[in-house]
Amino acid sequence: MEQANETVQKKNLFSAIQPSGSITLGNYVGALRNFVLLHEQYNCLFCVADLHALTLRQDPAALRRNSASLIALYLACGLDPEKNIIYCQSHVPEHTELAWILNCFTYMGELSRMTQFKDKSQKHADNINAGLFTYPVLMAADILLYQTHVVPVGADQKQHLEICRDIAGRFNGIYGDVFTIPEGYISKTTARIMSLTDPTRKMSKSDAEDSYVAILDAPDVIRRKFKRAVTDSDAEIRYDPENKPGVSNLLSILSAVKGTTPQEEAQALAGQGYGALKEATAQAVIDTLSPIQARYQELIKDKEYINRVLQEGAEKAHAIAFRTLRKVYKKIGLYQV
Ligand code: ATP
Ligand code: LTN
Repeated sequence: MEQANETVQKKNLFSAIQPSGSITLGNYVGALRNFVLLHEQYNCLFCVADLHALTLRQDPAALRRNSASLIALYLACGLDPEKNIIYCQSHVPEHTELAWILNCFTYMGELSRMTQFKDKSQKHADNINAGLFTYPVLMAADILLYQTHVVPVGADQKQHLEICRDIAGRFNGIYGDVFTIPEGYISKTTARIMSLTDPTRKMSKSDAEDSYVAILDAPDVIRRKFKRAVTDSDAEIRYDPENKPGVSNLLSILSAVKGTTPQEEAQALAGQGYGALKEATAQAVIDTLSPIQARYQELIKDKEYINRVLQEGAEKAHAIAFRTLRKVYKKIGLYQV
């Protein structure tokens, strides 16, 4: 029986992160850490969503640097390019090609309901571009090109996954089973790490620097940021996200990196002050990130290796994406020679 199981075809997993800034602890515990936990069980594609990053203004040099840095970080976290497909979205043209088709199967009404669009429009009122509006369609194309079964993401992406499922279902309803309908993989306690300066908002790499811990922050910077993290005034260490968002956020981070639960950490620290909670969290984060940072520093120096990973990744991704796109073109009646 066990042997039979081993021969069962692995399912497909796809996820991506935008190279829109320094990768944060939120990205790590909400997404990247799950990539590492899941990558052995699935056929995985891990993508650098550089086209999505363009929905906010990016400095060209910084975008290039952040893209190479994110690849090095994927590798430093333990994703093996021999076993997984690691690549840049802009290197595989099928993403934008399928996105156009899917645009024609997506309603303005459903896109206007997206909270990320509303949030980002508010934050960047001077640049409410069409790409920001159709962002979820490109994301659906990313996922659907690879007949993806599982998509590990943070809770903020749940709505985008729903619209992806709706678009795929709509398309399949008209043309037959073209796309696999994907499922989200969202951890319960770490799906939404909050900002250190405003624990009612999500930690985000495009916000002010003191609001997030970056995976590549030095230990003294990490300590300082946690020391300054907003808590509350009643001095009780208890996991209660509704009423104690700051303290609960620290407990979520602490337990995520230690592999425990926030409740267990609250119990272990009961009776102590917030200073102890902050120090314990900072130390546990430093212990987790240090080996990743050391591997990262080695990898980022080796541009040739990074470029090779990207080239091979793009070739492998293209071979799969091309098949799906051809099928889509055929089904919808685009004349093919
Ligand atoms: P930006 O601020 O540029 O929009 P971001 O920090 O939200 O970026 P993304 O690239 O949009 O990061 O997200 C990459 C992955 O990290 C996604 O799966 C997303 O759900 C997850 N993620 C982002 N922020 C958090 C967070 N605060 N807590 C948990 N997961 C998160
Ligand atoms: N929109 C995602 C990044 C992203 C993504 C994807 C995640 C782009 N394409 C496909 C999962 C699957 C975000 O985290 N903001």
